[in-house]
Amino acid sequence: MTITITAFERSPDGGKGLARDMRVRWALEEVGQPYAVRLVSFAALKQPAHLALHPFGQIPTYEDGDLGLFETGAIVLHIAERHAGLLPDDAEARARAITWMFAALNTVEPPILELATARIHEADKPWATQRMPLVIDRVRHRLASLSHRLDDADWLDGAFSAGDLMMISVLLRLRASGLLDDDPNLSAYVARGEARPAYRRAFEAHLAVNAARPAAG
Ligand code: GTB
Repeated sequence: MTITITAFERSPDGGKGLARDMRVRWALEEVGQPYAVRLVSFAALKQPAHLALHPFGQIPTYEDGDLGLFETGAIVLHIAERHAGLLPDDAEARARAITWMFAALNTVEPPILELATARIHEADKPWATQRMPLVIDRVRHRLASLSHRLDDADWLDGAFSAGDLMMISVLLRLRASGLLDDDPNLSAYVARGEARPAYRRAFEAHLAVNAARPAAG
């Protein structure tokens, strides 16, 4: 049975790799699983056929035979548990790698999303200039703690794992803000992730979709 995931028919970032199908593509490339991609328009996301698979009408989703999943973290964890290459065999090391996945999604990503919201949706509000430094501080605070823990290691806990995949994917959302450049340690960590052949393959496939369908206008 072929694994099928969903991705935007036309990603708003024009294929920079920020939409979350990239995280699933990267995981599948790391474990060497072939997959098909079903491209979905924004309108189709909210239609019954897609809502049956994803109750919130979003991408990515994952289908393998009778199994249908949504939520990137759950999908990547499923892939990592099902196939070798993204989680250590040792039970405690495995638990720590999973902890880093949760830390990426629940502790590091929320302030980054808050920054994106502030920049994209709140810039015209009268209180935006007062709020922005607070939002940036919260991101910096998380980055400093993460950088301190990573120290001079290549990866967060021994060998590259699904925890690194998720953390690097989350940090990539910061690139446009310039905040990542302020921390050479984390910038190098992200660059190591992007240099992985599996990441490159995933990125090229993601970009190819959007290069073939340039954003309208
Ligand atoms: N918690 C869910 C998960 O992790 O899977 C969140 C999924 C989600 O946010 N999906 C977004 C979506 O489908 C795409 S990834 N949005 C459409 C909708 O809600 O109607 C978020 C995203 C979108 C676009 C960019 N970009 O263009 O830069 C980056 C990230």
